[in-house]
Amino acid sequence: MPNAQMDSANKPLSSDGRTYHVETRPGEVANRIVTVGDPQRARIMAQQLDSIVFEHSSHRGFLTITGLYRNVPLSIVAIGMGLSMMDFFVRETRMVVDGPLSIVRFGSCGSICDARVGDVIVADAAFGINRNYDYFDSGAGTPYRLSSLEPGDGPLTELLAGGMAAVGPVVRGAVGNADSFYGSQGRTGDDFYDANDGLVAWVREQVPGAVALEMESHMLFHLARVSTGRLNDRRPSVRAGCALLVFADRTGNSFISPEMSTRMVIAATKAVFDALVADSK
Ligand code: R1P
Ligand code: URA
Repeated sequence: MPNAQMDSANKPLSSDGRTYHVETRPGEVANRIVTVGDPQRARIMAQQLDSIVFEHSSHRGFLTITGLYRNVPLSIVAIGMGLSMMDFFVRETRMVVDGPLSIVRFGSCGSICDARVGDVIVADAAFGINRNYDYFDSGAGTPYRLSSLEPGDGPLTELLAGGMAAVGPVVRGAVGNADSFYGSQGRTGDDFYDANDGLVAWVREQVPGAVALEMESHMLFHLARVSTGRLNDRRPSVRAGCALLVFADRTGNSFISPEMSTRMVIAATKAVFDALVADSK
């Protein structure tokens, strides 16, 4: 792919029709997609597909696995971490899949509520937490900025919450999508000046329903809302939901073990797949 011929600067495609970063083309990605950060999580989940018909690892670190689950085509796409990776994934996938897209993010998060390590968070909405660079330059404004709430798709969120109840305690609320694992999630240290003492408490005060912090959900919900090409019932063409496992307990100060995280992913996979398959188009 790096040497491929690009057919335009606006939507670069290889000579065989693959998108520049995710490297998929029509026919390789299903309308129902689970997106995760970690490629290892994608491979563990893929073991619960009934069959696998396509698998591709791109030169930019995106892994796409497409198969059948209960006779329904379903893709799992591992995207790595952060807002830009979610943006690449959603936009480039939209370029190669016709018709409605249902996307569920199944990720990990830090809990800023009563949810403990191993519990499940289902995002009713997401909001951005972004570093305000001007504050660090001239002291203007506050060090971090919060965006307003962006809701997930209602029916998909209910399906996810219903299925996840069999996996463990489920907490619902708003998820803060930070632009860093460190500064804008309130992790402190001496190496950098981040002006983030008390950030978690400030976020909870500003956003009363805030329950967790992670790094992609708001971008996903935002792109779903602004997706064009409305369906007949006036829903947007991309609909999105998000379920997260609590890996870090930011109030109790503990972090999940690798064994427990694998166990939780295996236990939650069917609930995620079932929600996507039950979701009406
Ligand atoms: C940070 O460790 C990563 O974990 C979370 C964050 O959003 C960030 O991507 O999600 P994933 O486990 O899906 O990667
Ligand atoms: N992912 C995050 O972004 N933050 C956490 O604390 C845990 C997982």
